[in-house]
Formats: sequence, structure tokens, C-alpha cells
Amino acid sequence: MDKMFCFQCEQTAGSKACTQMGVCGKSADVANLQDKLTSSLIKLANVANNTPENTKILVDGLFTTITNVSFDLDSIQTLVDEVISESEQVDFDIQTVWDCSEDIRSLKSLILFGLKGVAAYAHHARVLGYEDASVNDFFYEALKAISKDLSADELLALVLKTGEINLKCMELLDRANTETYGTPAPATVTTNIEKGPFIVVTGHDLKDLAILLEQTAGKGVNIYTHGEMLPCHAYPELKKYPHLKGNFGTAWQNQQKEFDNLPGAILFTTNCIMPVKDSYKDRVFTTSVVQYPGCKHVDKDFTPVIEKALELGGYPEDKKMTGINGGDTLTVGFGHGTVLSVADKVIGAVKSGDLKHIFLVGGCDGAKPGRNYYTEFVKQTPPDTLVLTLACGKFRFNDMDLGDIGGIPRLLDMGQCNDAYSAIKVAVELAKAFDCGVNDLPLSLVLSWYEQKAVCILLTLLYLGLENIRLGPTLPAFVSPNVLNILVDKFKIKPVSTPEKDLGEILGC
Ligand code: FSO
Ligand code: SF4
Repeated sequence: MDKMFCFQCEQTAGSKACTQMGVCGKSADVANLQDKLTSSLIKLANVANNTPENTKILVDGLFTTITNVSFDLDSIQTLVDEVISESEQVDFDIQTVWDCSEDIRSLKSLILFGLKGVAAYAHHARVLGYEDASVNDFFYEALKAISKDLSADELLALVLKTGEINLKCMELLDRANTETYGTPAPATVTTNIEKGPFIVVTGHDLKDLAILLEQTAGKGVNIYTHGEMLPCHAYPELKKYPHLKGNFGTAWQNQQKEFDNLPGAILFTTNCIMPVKDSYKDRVFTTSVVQYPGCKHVDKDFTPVIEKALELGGYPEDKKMTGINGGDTLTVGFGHGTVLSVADKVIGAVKSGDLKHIFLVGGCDGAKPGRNYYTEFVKQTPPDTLVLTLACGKFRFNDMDLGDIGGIPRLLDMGQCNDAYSAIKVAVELAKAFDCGVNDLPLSLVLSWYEQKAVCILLTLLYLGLENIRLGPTLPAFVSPNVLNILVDKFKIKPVSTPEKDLGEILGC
């Protein structure tokens, strides 16, 4: 008998659905309580006025249900209790969506999962004081729509509107980050760890890192980024702290191995947290929406994290560490500000034939086999091509030296998944410069997905009309065959095959 139903991420059981427990480690109890929270949020959106308090409840509630954000029954129950009194007058259960016909379920899932991603971006922007009325309105509109009896065409229009609103939300977050912490500039980041006490910060939240850097200044505790926090080294207002030393480890799915008996404290600011092992549970701290049972939750006073780092003491000697391919430096800081500042060079190189093609190899990493495709793809890109990258999938190749084209590095790290806006802006500006459509540029998108932020980015790319996106390592289980046919017909979206075949097709050789 099924104990739960969840099919929102790429690692879902049997590529169909997790029904006994989550492959991510989520128990059936947590999954069912998250469903209850989702139902309550949808009910709330039906009755509540659009107020800052209600919007915060919707945004943080949705963010909490994203993969690898919260495994903690008590804190999810607190959120449910917060919502329930107002929403009781409406009768709705998300189970009715899971029980719908395959195509309606698929379209409503695209809206709901995409909306969770938008909620994550809206949360990061809001903590920096940035909001957008049309983004806030859409949380109510889309959640209401999920509870309504709508046709496939009506839902398809809302799927694309989710992409449109996400574009606005990503632009808002880009503005929030750059106006608060400066325009990212190229920086070289070491993978080595200095001796002495240290804290590893993971997740995606720039403000949490800024607060921690401030609170640790002059305390003899070094700070290292992990995973999606790596791009923080490019922001002038974060980079200015001399104790922000480097980057520890690789992408999220390696954390259980990398954090095993780590002599430092670890702060999780957002996804992706995995089940926390006993060998490092005492040194893991969570903040904001992220929660794990048995790990201390801290709310912007990071004293317990600092005390734990001092108690653990760090490595007795400097420790040499490398990325997956043996490199010990990573280069960051190629957001739209930097790339567009050398747009003339890029355009000149395309016109002279020195630069034949640009690939965007971006998206999430993950634990399932098949993701080596992305390493091999990047390794095999010809020397007269550029590779733009973003999000945590890049740890498979970001320590490789691919050389340069006329002084422009061939591998350009544009930032977090949260910075996908940068890639879109560069593509749009290049299309303007070449006086053509984005689909006519010598540009190909080779994307990897894992959780729901990747879903809303994909919807934005479809809203913008981008064609021929290659998506892997597997297609989402919640996309039904008919919905997939629409995506293939309309947008020529295709699954990744092999690096050799895909490169051959893209480059016409
Ligand atoms: Fe990765 Fe996790 Fe950033 Fe995701 S760390 S998988 S798409 O949360 O958000 O890229
Ligand atoms: Fe399964 Fe992914 Fe849902 Fe976790 S988030 S229960 S792995 S589908």
C-alpha cells in the first residue's frame, strides 16, 4: 500500500514517484505533512487578501516543500498551524491533483513545482528588501488555479505565465543581490583549507553569509563557501572580508562524504540538505526555511556556530584539497555585468570566426548515474567554443583549465542557479547586437535538472521561446506523454543523448 506520493524531483523512485519513502530521505510522515501544508496554502490563497504577511506565509511555505529543504515534522507542523485557521472555510486537498487525469495532473504539477522555485527566488529577494507586486499577485493567482477545474489550454497558458513571472522574479533577485553586494567581478577561489577554526556555509543565501562574515570578523574563524555559495566570492561587499578564504568541497550530493568528521562547523542557509549523519550532526546548524531534526536551528545570531567552530579547532595544518578533476582553483564572477563588459570582444571573435559556438552547460548536480554526461560534454567542446555555466552541476568540470579565446576564458561561471537571469540577459543582448532572434545565435543550451528551481527556470526559457534545449539526465516524471509532445512540437525540447552525438548535431559535424 502506498504511504505517500511525491514525484517533484529528478531522483524520484523508479522515475515514477516515491510512494513508500523519499529517495531524498524524506519520510512518508514528512511528505504527507508537506502535502497538508501545500493544501492549506492553496486554501489560504483562495480566501486571503494579498497582504505582506499572507504573501510571506505562501512564499516561505512553498519554499519549505522544495526538495532537500526541510525534513523536520515539528517546524512544518508550525507552518501548517499558522495557515490553517484562515483557510479552514475552503475544502481542498492536493490529493485531488495527484488523482486527476494524467495530463491535467502534469500541467498542474508544472505550475505548482515551478511556483515553488519562484518562491525560493522571491524569498531570497525579500530578505534583502526587494519585492515585486506582480510576482506577489501571481502566488495567489496560480495557487487558486491549482484548486480550480480548468481546461488543458487554460493550464498551459498558466504554465507559461509561471515562466514569465519567474523571469521578473529572477530579475528582481539579480537587482537585490547586485545593489546590495555589488556587481560580481572575476575572482580566483582556492579549494585549499588553512589550519585553524573554520565554518563552511552552504545553500544559496547571500545575506546569511554577509551576517556571518560580520559576526566572525576578528574572531580567528575562517569562512569557506560550499556548493552554490561559491559564487559569493565574486561580490565586492562579501569578498572584502579577508577571512572569507576559499571554497570547501563540491556539489550537494557529495556532502555526506565530505562533511564526515569535518573539524569545522557547517551552516545550511537553504537547499540542498541531505539526511545528516551522526559523524557530523553535532556541527550542523540550519537557518531560515531549512530544518533537520536534531540539528540546531539558529536565527541570525550565529554565536553557537562560531563557538562550535572554535571548539572543533579546524585542521592542525593547512590542508591541500582539489576539485573533482584535480584542480585547486576555481574562477567565478562572470555574471552579465562582466560578460557584457567584454561583449565587443565576444562579438568580434564570432565575426572573425575565432569563436564558433557558445554552450550554456548549466543546472543542478545530483546523485543518480548519468550525470557524467556533462563532464564529458564540456571536456569534448572544441577549443574555438565558449562554455557558460551556472548552478551546482558545474562542480563536475569547474576545476578544469579549458584555456582562453583571445583573453576570454573558455569556461565562464555565471553564478548560482539563482543567477540564471544572467545567462538570459547575455543571450538577449547578444541577439540584439547580431540583430537576430535568440534561437538564431550560435548558442546551445544543455541543461541538467534536479529540483523545483530548475523547473521554473525551464518554464522561463520556454516562455521566452527558446528552442532546442537539451535536458537531462532524465525527463521529469510529472511531464505526461501528451504534455511532452506539446513541449517537443512547440519548443523542440529534447533529452540529452551522448556527448558525442549531441555535440555532433549541434555543431553539424
Ligand atoms: Fe543545486 Fe540544490 Fe542551486 Fe538546486 S544546490 S540543486 S536547482 O538546490 O538550487 O543548483
Ligand atoms: Fe522522492 Fe524527490 Fe519527492 Fe524526495 S523530493 S520524495 S526524492 S520525488
